[in-house]
Amino acid sequence: MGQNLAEKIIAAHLLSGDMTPGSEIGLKIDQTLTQDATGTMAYLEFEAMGVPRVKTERSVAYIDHNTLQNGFENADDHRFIRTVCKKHGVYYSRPGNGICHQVHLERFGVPGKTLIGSDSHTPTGGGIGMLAMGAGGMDVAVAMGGGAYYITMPRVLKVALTGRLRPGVSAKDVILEVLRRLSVKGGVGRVIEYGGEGVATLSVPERATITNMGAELGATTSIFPSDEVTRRFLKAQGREEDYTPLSADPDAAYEQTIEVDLSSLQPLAAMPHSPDAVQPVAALAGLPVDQVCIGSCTNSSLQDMMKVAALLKGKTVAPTVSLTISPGSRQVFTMLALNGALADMIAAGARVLECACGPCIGMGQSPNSAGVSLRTFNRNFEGRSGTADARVFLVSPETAAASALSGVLTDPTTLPQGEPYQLPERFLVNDNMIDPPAPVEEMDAVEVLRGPNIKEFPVSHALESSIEKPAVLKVGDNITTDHIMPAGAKILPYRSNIPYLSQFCFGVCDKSFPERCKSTGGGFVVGGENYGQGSSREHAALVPLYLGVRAVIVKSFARIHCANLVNAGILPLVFCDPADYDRIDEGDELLLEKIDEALKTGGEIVLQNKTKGANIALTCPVSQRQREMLLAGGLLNYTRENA
Ligand code: MIC
Ligand code: SF4
Repeated sequence: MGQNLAEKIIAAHLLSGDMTPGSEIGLKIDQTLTQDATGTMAYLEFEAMGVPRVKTERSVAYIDHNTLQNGFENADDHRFIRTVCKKHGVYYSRPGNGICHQVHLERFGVPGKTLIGSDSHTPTGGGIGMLAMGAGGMDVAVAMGGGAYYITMPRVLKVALTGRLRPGVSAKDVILEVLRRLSVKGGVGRVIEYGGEGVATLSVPERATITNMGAELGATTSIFPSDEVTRRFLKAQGREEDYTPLSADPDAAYEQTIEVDLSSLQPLAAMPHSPDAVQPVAALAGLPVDQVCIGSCTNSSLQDMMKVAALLKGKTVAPTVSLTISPGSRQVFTMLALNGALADMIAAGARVLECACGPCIGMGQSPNSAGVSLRTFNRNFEGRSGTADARVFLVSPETAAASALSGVLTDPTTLPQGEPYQLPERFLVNDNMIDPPAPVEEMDAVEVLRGPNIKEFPVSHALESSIEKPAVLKVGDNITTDHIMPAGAKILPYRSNIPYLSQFCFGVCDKSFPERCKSTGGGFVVGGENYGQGSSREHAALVPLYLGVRAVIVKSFARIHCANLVNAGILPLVFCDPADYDRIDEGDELLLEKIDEALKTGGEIVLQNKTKGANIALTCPVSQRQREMLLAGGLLNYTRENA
């Protein structure tokens, strides 16, 4: 039997384990990336490991999230990242150079390589045929130090693409359709592999839009073959030598295959507050719009921007709409400036922002009260925009631009269509904003500069034998990391200051949570399905750790967050019978006895609800290696013990 694409790359990087779906495998990691909001912590952790120079083929640090600098904090963190990278062998993409995933695709992505990044949208690299995964900062630090990255061997689902997109329908509509069918938990434990004759009709940036937002399926990653289209893209980036053809064997097996006929797709929108609440734009047409934001790592390529500029050219943004545009990289930005498209955007009334994450992570541009905001981004979680009652819809660049002009949600296929856009033969290549690391002989002389915003990260301790604590919080299904540890302009600058961040933990669900934790000395968090979906931010584990959370008991976990809990030394536990969720209320006194023994022997875990007089069976859904990590009190302690 032949291999699918994911299996081929995994087999070529397998360091431990066997490739049976569901079992743990260790992978050799060729490349890493970090961004600034998770990077500060990742480099502090890397320093704590004591490895002098990164051992990967390529490690890159990007500054793209925290670029608002309305205080010294961000600038200090940028300086820390710049100097720590210089010293330890990491390339540094300076602020203003663009969004990590867009720049990495343009300048560093290599088909067939493995990439992990401390950002959940790292699977963008799947658009160029990489096995690219989001991970917690500590896992990225370990990979930089030459250690393996561990995942559960995924099942592989094939999306067979047929046909060709109609004018006005775009790659965003493809991933919205997949989300509509599979839901935000449909990808858990899976790699989503694209194939079929429709693949050849999609450019690399279009493929990258699809793999980027595959993160919203909860998938381990998503991947496209590397073919002639990939070769042309790499050639246009002046990197043809990085090309290798890669595809699944003709007789490869898949867990499941679903078909998406590109020709029959129509423009789609994800409604508030979930990326899988998908409806046809036609069905929502006419909804008045207050704001339109175009950009983010999902839709900020030159191709996206050129389509937007063509729609805006010679027209004016509706008086009731505020339109922002953030190009994805300096390459895109410069090319738009040179070819005149930027002038068309500005003339139409667009508010052009720097090439960074910006409004996507709530760094400015919060909508008006109860405002309707159309965004070409990948997440519309509650509160993420910075306006608690805003209604955020996720749409394609074409739908966004058409609606910005009309002032109401508009199906772009109803407008006259121009010529299809062709990617240029040559992109404008200028890597002068990528600062290389110091040569080996000079690295010792580099001084790492730290500002006062950088505080110690919380230490975890070896697991206690029994834990008796209250349920300090009970939440429902699909809790995101934006619920657990919100971001946005007011909070994001403190990503290297866990004590400060702790005041905002679970603020979207219950503002009194941090105070309650202080009065009880922490306790248990109880949740529903798909707990911890969304971001890779390890702060969603480190902050609860700081507040004394010992265990999180849920119906099911999202992949990266579960790994982050283990790394932090917090017990992830799952109800054997999901109905037992109803047998715990907030405030109940809970007891786990001899939990260390149960972890060692793999025996059953019984939680006693002392308030209700009930016994509840739980499992700990982790590998043997992770059990040892939990016993040691997290990844850093475990690494120290095993060093
Ligand atoms: C996001 O889109 O939520 C982020 C901000 O990029 C996060 C990383 C972070 O929280 O810093 C992600 O997706 O991992
Ligand atoms: Fe940045 Fe938004 Fe992409 Fe996250 S999803 S990396 S915040 S642009």
